[in-house]
Amino acid sequence: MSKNNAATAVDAAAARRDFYSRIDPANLAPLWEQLHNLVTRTPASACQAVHWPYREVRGYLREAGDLITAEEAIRRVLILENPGMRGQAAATTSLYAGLQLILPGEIAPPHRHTQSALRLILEGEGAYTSVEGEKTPMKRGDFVITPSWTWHEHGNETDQPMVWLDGLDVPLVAMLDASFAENTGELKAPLPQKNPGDSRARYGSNLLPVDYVAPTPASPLFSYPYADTLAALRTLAAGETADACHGYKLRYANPVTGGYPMPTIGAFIQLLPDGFATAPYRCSAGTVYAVIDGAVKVTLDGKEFVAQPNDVFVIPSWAGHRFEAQGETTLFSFSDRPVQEMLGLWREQR
Ligand code: 1HN
Repeated sequence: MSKNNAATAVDAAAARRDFYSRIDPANLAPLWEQLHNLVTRTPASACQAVHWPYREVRGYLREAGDLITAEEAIRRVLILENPGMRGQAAATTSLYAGLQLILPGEIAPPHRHTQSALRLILEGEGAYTSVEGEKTPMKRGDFVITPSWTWHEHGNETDQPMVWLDGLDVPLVAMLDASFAENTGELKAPLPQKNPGDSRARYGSNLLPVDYVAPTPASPLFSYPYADTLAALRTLAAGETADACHGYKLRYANPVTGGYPMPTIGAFIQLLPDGFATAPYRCSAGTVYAVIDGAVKVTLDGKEFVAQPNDVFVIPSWAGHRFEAQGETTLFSFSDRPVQEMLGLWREQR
């Protein structure tokens, strides 16, 4: 560049900066300064890979149990905050995760909201979540859903604490400005009550009510017991070779539509035989994982950690990773894959 051209470039840059500062008060900005950040060749996520060891979080949950009652807290939960998105109640860009504790004798009062929720039970047996007036007993490994706008409350009538992983589409619903919520205090009539086992009888027995027309895209079956899930996985493992990237992996399904249990959150379960090492894999859905049984060495971005039972970890969108099982391992996971699929966005690389 000649001296003259360099001077012209400096003048042009100064003129542009002057222009930007003059349009700024009019709520205007130049796209050409941001285009490369907005339209990236591959996902450029603020979401980071992160691992929450259960023994550490469990200690803090115990402290929370001494500090506040479930009733006062409404929900006694420690939010699992992604270190790349602190203060946003986000584990991934679109999804929230937390660990909830309910002590013997406690009740977490009924409410409903447009956010969809799932639970994976980590500790305890016999406490319940009531969904639309139906009490669902919970046990370690069970997967329980409370779809958008369903009334739900939790109670622990046992003598042991109960802990579960909550997953919600809180950041997604916030992004869409579509949060609505109600408490029973605003209701004129009491909530309808159903018999325990009602939804399993109607929708979870390879049967459906005659003339049934699904009122929403969410599953009317609220509970997917781990005993059934594990039996299914072990039957697959006994009969065929494992997928190189996934081991034996199934997705939880809405028995009415065959689709995902809830339209905004997909949930998955996979079994990795002892010593099984997966081939590198990545997909565009940032995913929250929890170890149910066994342990897994996770390798990604040159980092390595071993996740033990009840540990939770996050794999961000498009982060290539590998798993290596230490003992027969079952991994639960959830992501926004259904949303991406509906929008034609979901991608994977094996
Ligand atoms: C919620 O309703 C529950 O019902 C748990 O157990 C966690 C996080 C954000 C918003 C609502 C529950 C939640 C939540």
